[in-house]
Amino acid sequence: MFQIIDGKKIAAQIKEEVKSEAEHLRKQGKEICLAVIQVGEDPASSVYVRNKQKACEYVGIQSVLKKLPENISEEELLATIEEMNHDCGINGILVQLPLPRHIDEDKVIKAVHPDKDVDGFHPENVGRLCIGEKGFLPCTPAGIVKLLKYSGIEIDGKECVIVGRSNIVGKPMALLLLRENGTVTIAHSHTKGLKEITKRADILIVAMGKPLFITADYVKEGAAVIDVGIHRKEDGHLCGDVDFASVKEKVSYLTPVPGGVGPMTIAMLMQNCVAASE
Ligand code: BQF
Repeated sequence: MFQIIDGKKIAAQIKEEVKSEAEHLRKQGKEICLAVIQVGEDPASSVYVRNKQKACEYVGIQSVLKKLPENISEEELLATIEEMNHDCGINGILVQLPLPRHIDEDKVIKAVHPDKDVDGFHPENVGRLCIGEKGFLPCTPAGIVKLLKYSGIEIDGKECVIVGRSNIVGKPMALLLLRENGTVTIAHSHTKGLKEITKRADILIVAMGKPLFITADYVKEGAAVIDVGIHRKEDGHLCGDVDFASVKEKVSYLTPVPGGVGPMTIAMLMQNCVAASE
């Protein structure tokens, strides 16, 4: 028997906690404010930005959306961020990714002041995570650790395999699981014999960006499988990197798409916003 990890439910619990913390801070006269910068009108990005605004509204965090045209110059975007860095009324700054190709994402990430970097992407926060210092944690990996803990899945001493090595998910995920005393392997597009590696995993985190790639023959019996992928199918429905129907018979825990990792990403962003105000 497998158990669905209900990310939506766990995220709702975390948002309740954040809501009361935000309320508490407001009584002390501290308003929390998140600034979201969206460049262009990518429909998926617009959905994500709306999810973030709705969550802010729910937990009692102010949000300001700065929409910039697709063709804005890198200098203008950097100037906007710099202005927000100095604005005492803004606690957190988030630049919605991906950015148009003419803008250097690394430069933009570095422009956000580390103390307002609620996405946890600035090299200072990445470095802090790497050496175990306190700092902003990237929302998706932090949300995944919460999912595992809430579900009673122990990480200590477990074989953890991550498929994908992005700066946003794979790499920080590895650092976080390591911090939880997991034994961590990162597999990626150049990995040989992927199946043999993923089949060793007690905890398998899939962030490869290939719809329905992971089938039952990639997983060990009784494993916990976390699906970070999000794809829109032709019929408009969402699916992940994991073939849910194929894998579910074999594993003990599995996250759905939608309603698994995604809502946790948003909930952790709310937590980071509260932390940013402290
Ligand atoms: C759900 C994201 C890829 C690239 C850039 C809830 C979200 C998604 C799904 C969401 C994501 C993915 C976000 C669900 C934010 C997660 O119910 O399953 C929420 O809004 N996300 C993002 O900001 O940028 C991305 C994925």
